Amino acid sequence: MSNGIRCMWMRGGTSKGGYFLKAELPADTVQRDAFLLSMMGSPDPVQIDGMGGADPLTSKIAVVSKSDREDADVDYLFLQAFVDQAIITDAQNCGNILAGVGPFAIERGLVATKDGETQVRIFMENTGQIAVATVQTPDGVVSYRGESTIDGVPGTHAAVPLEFLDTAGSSCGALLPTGNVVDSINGVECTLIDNGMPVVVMRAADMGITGTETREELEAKSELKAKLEAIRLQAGPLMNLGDVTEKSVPKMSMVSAPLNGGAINTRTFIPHRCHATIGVLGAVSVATAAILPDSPAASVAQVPKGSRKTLAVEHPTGEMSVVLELDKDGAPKSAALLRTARKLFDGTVFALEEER
Ligand code: NQM
Repeated sequence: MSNGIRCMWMRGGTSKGGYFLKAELPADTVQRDAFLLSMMGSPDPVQIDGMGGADPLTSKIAVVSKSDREDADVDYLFLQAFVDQAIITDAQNCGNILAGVGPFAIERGLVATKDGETQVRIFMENTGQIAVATVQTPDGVVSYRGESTIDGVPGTHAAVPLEFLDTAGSSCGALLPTGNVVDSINGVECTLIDNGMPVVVMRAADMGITGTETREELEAKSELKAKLEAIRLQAGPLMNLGDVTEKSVPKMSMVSAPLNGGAINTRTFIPHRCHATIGVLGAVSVATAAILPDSPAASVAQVPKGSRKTLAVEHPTGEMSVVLELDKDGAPKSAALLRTARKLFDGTVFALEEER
């Protein structure tokens, strides 16, 4: 293995991380993870000796390869590098980092472009499902410039619409892995749901918060964090995720009535830091919980009518609109939303181990 590895640093949605070609990383996962931890600067709360931004949202990795599948152009494996622990986990997917996968795959020559827009079909290895990303490619070249905005990112950028097909039960085997819309854990009513991301959805009021607190205010509440973790550790096995002590799922979303004309308001722990916004697939799962009659989320949500619903999921810095398509029985069929992405840097990244 060479001293360094080619890597593109990108913002995908409201997250940021390193994008690699699978063939350029060590094939051995122990060696791969040692490299990735070192280049990120983990474990260290400030990641001073690496590329990570001292936040789970900026300590992310995409591993991309050309797909052998008939129904996909590329395969995408998401890896979360923990900030302050020596953990690289593939136990979750990431819809924000996904937004950069289409542009990255085109830039690395894995996908041929069309003039105008290019659709990239992406097999998400973490959950075994397909997403379709539409990338702006005027004259066949990726463009990051555009007029689209997403809350949590300053300025305007080229739109990268994402469509998810069949996300129900992505990691837990079923949309409602316990078979219930409501389970009670430590006396708190929860919906244990997985429509692309395993999430425990609870009323903010039942957790002793209003749901209007800032990220910083919530992160300072050590009693709240202990209560959330106690519920999470019990929810993991109930959601078929096993022992989740060292996993970044399930996410913990506390919901309340919308404040700004949206469908529902959220504060989400991912799972130990409070999200600055909300994850893409996390938002899809919360929006889905909101359409389930008698769920804690439904009790506070404003849900539009019809089999194609746009639900604005409010979060600490704005909202994320999820378009849910339901089948004739009212079950979720597909989900779509808008992201943007930006290439920040393309070069070679080094790990300390490599230099010895
Ligand atoms: O839920 C953070 C993010 C995410 C995940 C997290 C995500 C998703 O904002 O699809 O995007 O929940 O760990 O990048």
